[in-house]
Amino acid sequence: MYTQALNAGPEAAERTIEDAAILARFQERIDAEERIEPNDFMPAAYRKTLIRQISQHAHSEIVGMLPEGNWITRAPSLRRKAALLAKVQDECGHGLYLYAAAETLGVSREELIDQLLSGKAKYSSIFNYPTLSWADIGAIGWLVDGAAIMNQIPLCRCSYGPYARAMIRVCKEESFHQRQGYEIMLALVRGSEAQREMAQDALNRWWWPCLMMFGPPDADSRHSEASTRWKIKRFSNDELRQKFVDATVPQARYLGLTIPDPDLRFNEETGHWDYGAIDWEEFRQVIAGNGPCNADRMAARRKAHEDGAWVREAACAHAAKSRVRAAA
Ligand code: FAQ
Repeated sequence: MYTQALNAGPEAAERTIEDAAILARFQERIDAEERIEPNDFMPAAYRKTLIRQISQHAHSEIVGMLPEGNWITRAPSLRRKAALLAKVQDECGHGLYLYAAAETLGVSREELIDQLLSGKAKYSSIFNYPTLSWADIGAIGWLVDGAAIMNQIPLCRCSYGPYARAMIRVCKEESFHQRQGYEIMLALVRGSEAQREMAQDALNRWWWPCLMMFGPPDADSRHSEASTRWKIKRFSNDELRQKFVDATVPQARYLGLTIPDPDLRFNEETGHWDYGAIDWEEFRQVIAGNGPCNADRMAARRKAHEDGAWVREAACAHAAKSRVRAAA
């Protein structure tokens, strides 16, 4: 780098050395566990990766409302309906905090929504699977929120302040969701034989997609090296996946349910549960848009956006009127 800059002349060389010093100072701040705030210097690549991750996370929360929202009208009791309504609203709230956190990096909400609706931005693979029975609502709370917590607790210590702070509240709410999901599963396994079978069937369908939520294996994770250096990620995809398996196996046993993995066994040497091979081709297909519900999810989001146009127009008109009144 320096030789190249020296060849370009002494001024360019000085600029390069200055830039390297600024980058080194930034990394020192990260290494010292200082929080990076919106107005602080940050390298363009750090900003870009944060916008990518935070916006994908926000989109996941918003799209994630759809599989469960599908069961609000069919919840088996008023109590279950109230809890599910509140959970789906919480997910919406998480999306909104996260869009706001992404906006502090200089990107507009409209741009982010356009990226989602045009199919340019990703959202979590897990939300492209259907919710076929009430037990799926229990399985989502228990497993999907359980996986989300495992991934998001370390994000409370992420180097970027607005993201880390948003995660604290999100994690508290996700913990509550996880417990209500587990409680639905408990009620089902203690119910009739048909209800127990429904719970087992939900576990059979959600288990492997939940393991995929943590992302590709470490060897294929293209963003991990930089994200770990910048302390955005504190654990690798495989480390978090293993933590999730270790925490969930005893919970499944307590429910009397069987995890659909014939290769699952406790490894006395490592103290962890070894699990079978994940179907990464299925994962690639789902994130490429070919999962069972990708088209439905995107159609639902586009319709919601079009149906909401009048609300956005009314809000803008109201804001403009308030500005005129304030200026008068
Ligand atoms: N689905 O290099 P890496 C929730 C993409 S919220 C789709 O390992 P990274 C709450 C990845 O983006 C669930 N795409 O990437 C809830 C990248 O593509 P790109 C969402 C995936 O960023 C509960 C490429 O693969 N949580 O559940 C997935 O270092 C119930 C290479 O991967 C978050 O977003 C996937 N599963 O690590 C809501 C948490 N995995 O961008 C409603 C924050 C990977 O180059 C109901 N995000 N990809 O085109 C993260 O921690 C990270 O972004 C990872 C991926 C761990 C997801």
